[in-house]
Amino acid sequence: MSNTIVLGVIGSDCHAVGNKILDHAFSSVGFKVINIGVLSSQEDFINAAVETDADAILVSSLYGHGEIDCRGFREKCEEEGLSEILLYVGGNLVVGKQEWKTVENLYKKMGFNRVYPPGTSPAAAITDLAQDLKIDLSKLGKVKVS
Ligand code: B12
Repeated sequence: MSNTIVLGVIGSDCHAVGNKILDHAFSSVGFKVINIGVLSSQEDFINAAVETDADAILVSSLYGHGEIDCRGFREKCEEEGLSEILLYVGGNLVVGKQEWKTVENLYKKMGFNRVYPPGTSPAAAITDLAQDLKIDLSKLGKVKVS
């Protein structure tokens, strides 16, 4: 376990603010964050995860094209030997408003372990990641998740 996560915004998406907030939040509790930033391809995420032996990849998509950009991501991870890696995705994952359960199921079917709606607090994902990785945040960490 490296306590390392790869974070970025997928596709041609340039929404940068949430990415910075997530970086700050995960870093401040003690995760090592490899932030590949906006305009990142699936290959960028996967190469960063292989190089850093990451435990999880956190994908953001805000501009509505996430479904196309994320298709085949899990399969590509497996091809590169990342069969155990956790995949989380969040943001505005579809165009316009659709029922959340439908959106969540769509991404779960693509192989994402957890799917987050717009406006999710970083603390919720930090708690989930600690649980999925069986990490005690107080041992890892610096500041408390509130
Ligand atoms: C600012 C903004 C822009 C700026 C971006 C500047 C920049 N470089 O960041 C500009 C003007 C460039 C822009 C452009 C566009 N935008 Co814009 N933009 C916004 C706006 C107003 C705010 C985004 C923002 O910064 N939010 C604040 C941050 C803190 O919140 P966040 O990004 O949602 O992230 C948080 C959570 O969602 C969550 N989260 C995000 N990702 C993940 C991932 C994981 C794993 C987890 C756990 C959590 C998580 O945690 C983050 C931190 O709390 C939103 C509307 C809105 N109110 O959200 C539209 C919005 C995202 N934009 C939209 C659109 C359509 C576009 C354009 C396509 C418009 C166009 N036709 O040109 C372009 C796309 C350009 C591109 N290639 O990406 C739509 C998307 C609609 C959709 N998905 O159906 C929105 C929702 C506006 C709307 N209501 O229509 N945009």
